Formats: sequence, C-alpha cells, structure tokens
Amino acid sequence: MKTIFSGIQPSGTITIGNYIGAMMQFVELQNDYNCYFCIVDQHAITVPQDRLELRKNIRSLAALYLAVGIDPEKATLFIQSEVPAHAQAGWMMQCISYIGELERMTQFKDKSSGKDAVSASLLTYPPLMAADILLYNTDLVPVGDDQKQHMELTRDLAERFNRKYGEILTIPDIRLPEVGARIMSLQEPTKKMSKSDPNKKAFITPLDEPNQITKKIKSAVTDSEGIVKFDNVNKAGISNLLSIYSILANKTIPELEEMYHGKGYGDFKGDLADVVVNVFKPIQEKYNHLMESSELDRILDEGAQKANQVASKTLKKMENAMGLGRKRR
Ligand code: ATP
Ligand code: LTN
Repeated sequence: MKTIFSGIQPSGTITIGNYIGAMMQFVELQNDYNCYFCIVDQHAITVPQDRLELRKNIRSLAALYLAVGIDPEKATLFIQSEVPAHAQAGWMMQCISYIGELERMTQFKDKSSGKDAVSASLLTYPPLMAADILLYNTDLVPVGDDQKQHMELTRDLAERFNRKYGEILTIPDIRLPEVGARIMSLQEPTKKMSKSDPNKKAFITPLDEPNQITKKIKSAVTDSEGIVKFDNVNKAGISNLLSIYSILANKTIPELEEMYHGKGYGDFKGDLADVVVNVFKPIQEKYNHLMESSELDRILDEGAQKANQVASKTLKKMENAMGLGRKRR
C-alpha cells in the first residue's frame, strides 16, 4: 500500500476551503492508502498564537478530522509536536536549504509583507513541512493549490539530501483535487479563503450556525449582472459560489447554470445556503459528541505512538547518513 501524508494548521477553525480542498480528499483516500493526517501545531506558531486558543484549536481540529469521516482504524491521526522527529528532521532540512529559495516562497512573502517583526520560522516553515512528509516515506501528498510551491521545494530538498547522503528519502508527489483546489474568500473573491482571515464574513466553517452560514452566503460579494454563469475572470464571486455548490451538491457547473437560468442571485444563494447547512449538520453533531468524549485522547495517543515509531526510524537513517551523533541501528 502506498503512503499518504498531509497536515492542517490549528490556526483557527477549518473553513469550507480546507474542507473541500483537503479534507474531502482525505476521507476518500483513506480507503486505498496508508494515511497519516497531522495537526501541524508547530507550523501554526510561525505566527503569534494565543496559548489557550491554540490548545482549543488543536483539540477542535482533531475532532473535526474525525467528524468529517477520518476513521482512526484506517488512518493515523496525530499532533506534530507530540512526535519530536519532526523538529529534528526539520532542522536537518533547514541545513540543506538555501535562504534564497526560501525567500522566493509566495506564502512567506504574503505572510511577512507589511509586518515590522517577521519570525525566522516563517522563512524556515517549508523545510519543516518537507520533514513532516519525508519522515513517513510518503508517496503522495493531498493538498490545495496554494501548497504547490512548497511541494516542489520538498521534492528538491529530498533529491538534494539523497544526492549528498545516499538514497534514503522517498520523493513524494502532490495530489490536487480535480475541482475545488482553490476556494476563494467570500468577501474578496480574488483572494484565497483562509481560516486566519480577520474578516470572519470571508469564510464559512463547519461549526457555524445555520443562520450564520445563510448570512455569510447572502452577503458574499458577487457582481451586478445578476446572471448565474461561470466566468472566473469577470465573475470571480459567483464562479466561486458555483464551484462550492457543484462540489457539495454533486452537480456539474453547466447543470447549475441551467437550473438557475433566468433566476437571480437571491434564489441561487438561498439554495446554496441550504446545501451547505445540510452538509455540515451531521458533521456538527458528530463533532459535539466527540468533544465531550474521552475517545479523542485515546485516538491521539495511539496516533502519536504509531507516528513516532515510523518517524524515528527514518530520523535514525537520516542522522546516520549525515554523520550526526554516534552510529545507531
Ligand atoms: P492559514 O489561514 O492559517 O494560513 P489556511 O486556511 O490557509 O490556514 P492550512 O492549514 O494552511 O489552511 O491548509 C490546510 C489544507 O487546506 C492545505 O492542504 C491547503 O492547501 C488547503 N487549503 C487551504 N485553503 C484552501 C482554499 N481556500 N481552497 C482549497 N484548499 C485550501
Ligand atoms: N503548509 C501547509 C500545512 C502543512 C502540510 C504539511 C501540508 C504543514 N506540513 C505536510 C501537507 C503536508 C499549509 O500551509 N497548508
């Protein structure tokens, strides 16, 4: 069985963008692959986090992974900081990274632009991500469109490591969803939807109340033409809503265009709100149940144990190859 690794930051509650771009793929793939799904809390602290909020978000993200359908019998779910090999291998990856290539990462440019104080970790984020993936001999990494550049760098670093120190690391491939790899902000439809957006109207989360979901969709920015038609360039807002509708209702975009022919955005948005509410309702129920049970801790403990076993083996090989410490088996 081939191996899959992916991670989500506990930097807030996941958005419908994370759900469509990442989690829906995870649920489908867990049946055919040996999967590791990680709560990457060490990545989240590359920007300031409130410690109590972070703790809450970690637990909540774990419950959401399970509520959307990740099955702990099939996949390993764990918290990054509970597997020390990530930070250790991350350091080794930093040592073979060049500042120039890290400065070219668009996520670094976006997250650092306009800030007076930029943490060093914002720059060294991608080598840690590479370590996350490479420790598990990963074949495939399901992510959204925004992670393409980080994945190319991960492959470059793995190849560089192997050239310098011997064939140790598996070179991973990226897996993008066919549709929905880039869900846009509801308020600025030319910008990626992001869970750390300070404007909460820009995103929907699976934990939003039904009336909040409806309000956010109704106030989503569109255009004044009033025609439900997919045109990413001139009608980014309605095109984004069409993509969300199409994926969640399992209807093609031409089918939806036909359904709303001659109708306005009001009808379209009202129906989309119902679709989203119905998809998230069972997830919310399962989430509430999990947050109150002790099952969550048991699953995370087992996940950390399993991840530690696999990761520490690769780490040992990497340390031996680089000549760190004393030779270990
Ligand atoms: P942050 O706002 O803290 O940077 P984020 O919302 O961008 O977070 P991540 O935790 O960085 O989310 O990403 C988790 C996964 O979700 C990744 O695979 C990422 O590619 C995917 N993803 C994030 N945003 C979107 C989006 N708008 N559309 C599709 N996929 C997305
Ligand atoms: N960089 C990713 C989160 C992330 C990740 C990973 C994704 C950290 N480590 C390993 C896939 C595999 C992001 O910002 N979305």
